[in-house]
Amino acid sequence: MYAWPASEVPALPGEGRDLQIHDTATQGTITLDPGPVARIYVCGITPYDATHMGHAATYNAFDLVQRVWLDTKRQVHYVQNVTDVDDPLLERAIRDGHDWTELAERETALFREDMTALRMLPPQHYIGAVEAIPGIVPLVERLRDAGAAYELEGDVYFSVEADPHFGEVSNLDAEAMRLLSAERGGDPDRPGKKNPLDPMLWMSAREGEPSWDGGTLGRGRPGWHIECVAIALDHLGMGFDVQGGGTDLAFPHHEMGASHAQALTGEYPFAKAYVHAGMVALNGEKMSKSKGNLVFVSKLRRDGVDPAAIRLALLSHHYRADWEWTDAVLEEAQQRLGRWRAAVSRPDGPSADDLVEEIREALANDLDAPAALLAVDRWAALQESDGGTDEGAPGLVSRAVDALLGVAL
Ligand code: 5CA
Ligand code: ZN
Repeated sequence: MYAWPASEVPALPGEGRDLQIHDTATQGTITLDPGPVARIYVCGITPYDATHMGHAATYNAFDLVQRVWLDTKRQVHYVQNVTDVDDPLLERAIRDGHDWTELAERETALFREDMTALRMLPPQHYIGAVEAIPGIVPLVERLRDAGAAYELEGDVYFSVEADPHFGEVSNLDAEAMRLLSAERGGDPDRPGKKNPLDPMLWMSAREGEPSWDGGTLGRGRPGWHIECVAIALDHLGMGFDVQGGGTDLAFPHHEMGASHAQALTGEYPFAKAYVHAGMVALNGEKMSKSKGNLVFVSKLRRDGVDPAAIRLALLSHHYRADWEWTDAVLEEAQQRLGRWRAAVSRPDGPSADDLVEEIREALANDLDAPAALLAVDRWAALQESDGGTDEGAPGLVSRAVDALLGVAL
């Protein structure tokens, strides 16, 4: 699939800083040490509805990761998937009487527009589950042939016992895993499974559902976790720097993905850091397509809201926090954008050298975007009260806010 156009990332004077980030697996902050090419995989959308503020907040977090890396003069190799065939997508298409491929294409197109408007950097490889199927089939065959997967009434399951490191991503106890598995696409109560947690790798063709040639697996469609594993291994390989998504992906998705990959390759780890963004809520409940309590990026854009204000609203919350979307959050972001734009529109101002360092320091410290915003607020306040004579300052602030925060002033 094609992704979306990249907005330019201005180069900044001085040196970028190495990123320290919270890793779910080790439950602590680690300093990432990527090579000259940093590798990141971020789980993409299941395109059955438009991009809501929760999705946007999560993609914003991983956009910041890349901006910090780019500031250290590294290249970034970024891969993202689109889960363009899965149960919720098929169910929604049937509910609304749409063709599932058209639904997926339409919502993916809208996602691209939203990401472009929000100045999220595009992945180099944007891969749909459907296009990944020819690569998924041999992986499932290999797992089966190695004894890490087994057949149950034509479906193929992964055996979680095949990976000695199973459980090390999410650090949950067996009961919590079982509950979350049932909630998030698993089938712990299906009779005949070796372990209730075992996830499906390949689902045999069901009446009225799309299916593909699965070689020795028979016709069917892929499970969810193996989709991301196949795409990540194909384009990044083992031991990439960051696997990203919202906290709701830690288990089972990222746990199972890591185990699939580790069982397949015999190598460890799948990703060096598992990074998870908090959940955005609306009216007290997690914003989710299945619940329908949504604020869409595209709706706000249609209503004339500046995408830069949407982005500032996202940045005003720490990525690991769970937070609530309200009109006041957006209102505050719009006012902030107005103040910042006024401050950089003057020909000169207070020196911004320290500000650039403050933004860098804040982001390097587990992506503390709210602290970065406060630093820019202080510069803008100084500009408003005292002004300054540094002719390069407003331009430097604009470039820094664009390069490091993805906000065009
Ligand atoms: N296609 C899979 C990943 S392979 C999927 O989870 N798709 S999704 O459309 O449901 O979610 C896309 C991303 O948005 C995931 O990282 C998910 O964790 C994140 N996300 C979903 N809802 C919220 C929310 N309310 N707040 C923050 N992030 C969210
Ligand atoms: Zn995924």
